[in-house]
Amino acid sequence: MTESNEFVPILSLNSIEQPTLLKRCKTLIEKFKSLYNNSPDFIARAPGRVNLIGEHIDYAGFGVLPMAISNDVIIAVNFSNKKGYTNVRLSNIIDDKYKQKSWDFEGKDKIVEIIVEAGVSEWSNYFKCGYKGILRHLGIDNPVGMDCLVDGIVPIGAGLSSSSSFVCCAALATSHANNAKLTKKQITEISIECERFAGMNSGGMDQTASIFSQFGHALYVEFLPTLNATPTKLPTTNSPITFVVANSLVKADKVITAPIHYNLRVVETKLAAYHLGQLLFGEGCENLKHLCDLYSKSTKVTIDNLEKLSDYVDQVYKKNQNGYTLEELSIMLKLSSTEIYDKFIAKFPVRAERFHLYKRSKHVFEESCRVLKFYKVCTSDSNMDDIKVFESLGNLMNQSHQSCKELFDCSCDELNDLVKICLDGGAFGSRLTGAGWGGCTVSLISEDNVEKFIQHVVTNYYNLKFPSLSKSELNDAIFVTKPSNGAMILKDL
Ligand code: NG1
Ligand code: MG
Repeated sequence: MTESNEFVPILSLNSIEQPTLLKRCKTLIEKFKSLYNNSPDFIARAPGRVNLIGEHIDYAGFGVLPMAISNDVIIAVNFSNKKGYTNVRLSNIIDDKYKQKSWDFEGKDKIVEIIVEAGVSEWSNYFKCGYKGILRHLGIDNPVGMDCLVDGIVPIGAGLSSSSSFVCCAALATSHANNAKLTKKQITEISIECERFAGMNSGGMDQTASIFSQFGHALYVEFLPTLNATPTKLPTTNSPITFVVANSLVKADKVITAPIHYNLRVVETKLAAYHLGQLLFGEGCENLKHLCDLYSKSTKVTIDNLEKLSDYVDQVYKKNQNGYTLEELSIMLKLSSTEIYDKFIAKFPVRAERFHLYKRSKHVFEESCRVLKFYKVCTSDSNMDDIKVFESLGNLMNQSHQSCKELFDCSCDELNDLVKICLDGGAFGSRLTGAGWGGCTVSLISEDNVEKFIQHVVTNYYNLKFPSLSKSELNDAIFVTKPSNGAMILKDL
């Protein structure tokens, strides 16, 4: 259970045992000194995540099961309490690609402008999201000045949550510099909300995984009635369960494609929630925002009642699997097109001719059901044979991929090829992870088969499609992930 008074750990840099993280921190500190002629006061760290199961259901309010990866964002910060000095300077160690930015606090109402231009992604926006979110939440009107240097190693556009790790890290850095005592839950909730400034109407899986994860554990995250994160051990088997991430190397720039992909999916699930709410509970269910709101506060989400909802979706929508036009929706929902626009679309614009209520809501209920089944295998102490454990978790992951492909339309040819190759290479389960439309797959392997598995994928995917990859690019593209620590502040630099 989430303790509501738990804080992000503040650790001494010397206590860090991971050699690569320690080395990166030391390099960051040296670079900081030569860049700003000053030493950093602390380093904030927040990791990316791989989602094991539960795709595109967080924004519908249902539980998911990600785990933090060791790839992370670290930000070295020097803050200044000098009166009236509220300037922020933000630099990246890759300074030719990510140019230095600086801005001044513009007063409590404005804080800082986040410019989201159609078709352009600006690296500093994610920092500004976290910065703005914290200052707004705290109502601060004289923030400290900050010099910051960023080193991020979560692959971008890969479905491993590079954006949220950056937002969470910026929120953490800003709150620590301004001496705010915010709990993990507060930092997470602020990060979830403020990442939406960047243009995606996202759920809260990534930020929760980044802040709450614990070493050696996956994280079962529930959102309703309130955010709750439960560290969860994977079942013990003779040859341990291992997850391998493989990047399709198709980059998905989700902010740019949001109007036809991510944000559109969010709208479709919300339209279904509103409509199913009317059918099940009568008109006047304007408050149903998420499919999970179909549950009353006192009803637990169970495998059984999810299956019933999934059957109900068949009854209501199956005859019309090709979706509905805005005009058709207007009749179904008893709302004018303008009302539909204002209620569901205005904040995060989308473009579509037809809205797919059947496919999206069917996926959401079935996928939520798979998360519960996966969680059950992890937490029940039945003495299942190893092979059964691998097969049952693997099958759930395979079904998840199939559903992302067929019902949620968030896969792509390369991801489907890669999943197939991973299964041929001995994975018990393989699926796209994260938002999809490119990015990574995650595969479930028994540890003693990892080397052979990776070789198989390299031969059949990377060597054929990307023959010119260097050894180090290959190591970045396909790697074993162990459940890593969540966010932290490092001091005593
Ligand atoms: P990625 O793949 O990191 O963009 C996105 C959302 C999640 C979740 C997944 C799909 C953001 C920041 N994250 O993750 O909330 O909805 O897609 O399961 O938009
Ligand atoms: Mg200072």
